[in-house]
Amino acid sequence: MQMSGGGGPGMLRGPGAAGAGSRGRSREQPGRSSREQGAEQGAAGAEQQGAGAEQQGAGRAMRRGLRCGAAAASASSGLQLWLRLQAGGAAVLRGFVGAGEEALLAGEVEPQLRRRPYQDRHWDGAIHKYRETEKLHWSKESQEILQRVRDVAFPPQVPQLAQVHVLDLDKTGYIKPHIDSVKFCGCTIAGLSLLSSSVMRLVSEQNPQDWLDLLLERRSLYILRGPARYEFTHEILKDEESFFDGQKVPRERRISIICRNLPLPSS
Ligand SMILES: O=C(O)CCC(=O)C(=O)O
Repeated sequence: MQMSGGGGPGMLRGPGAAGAGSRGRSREQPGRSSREQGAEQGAAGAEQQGAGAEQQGAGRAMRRGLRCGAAAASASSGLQLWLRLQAGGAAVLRGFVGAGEEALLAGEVEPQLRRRPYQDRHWDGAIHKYRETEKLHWSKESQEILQRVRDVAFPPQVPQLAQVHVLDLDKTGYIKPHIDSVKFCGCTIAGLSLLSSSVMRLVSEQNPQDWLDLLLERRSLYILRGPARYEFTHEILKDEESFFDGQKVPRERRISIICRNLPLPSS
């Protein structure tokens, strides 16, 4: 089953291969993470208002774009899955930044990125052909954009990581399935996609037959919270596999700007 459109496009095509390696700062093996994350999930589930406002519109738009594919169990099960993830706080907000804002953010991180060569493979094996940095200081204009991200994505009063993660994937780069480590990241991951659209696949750790593809359009914001944060691995598909709704989604160089909150004390 395939769904697309509006603020929360998604597509269910069948299980992806889980099993990314753990990354010291923010990743751990799917399978080790869910149980120890229970305490945080309750808090995450209760805090939905940022993404919640988008959910009705997103649901409507997705129903409009519903299509069935060969691997899908049924149209309603895929929609149900996405609605469940949305109810937990997951969202994709199209056009969150404008073209000028995209150029501003990309231009601001470029000098820091340019100093580093693309790495073939992260030591944990999760990311291929990438370079990354953590950025603390931003121009006033960029800070305003990032504040919009924080306002919409994070529950109020939740301490956020001051450093923003900037990840630059080469055209040939991709990210394997993983769940961000609860040791380094709290209940919410919010990422802006710049320069290229891509497909993010979410796969349930418990039931790998439950999986969903999200079209991350260039300039969109995605929010992973609740079950999407803790119970599903996420990955960014490589160019050869980058299809959505039967259409090729060409993967160009992609910069993601990712805000996270601090791990909750219970984790
Ligand atoms: O590039 C993205 O949007 C995803 C990044 C990611 O999965 C991570 O850093 O854990």
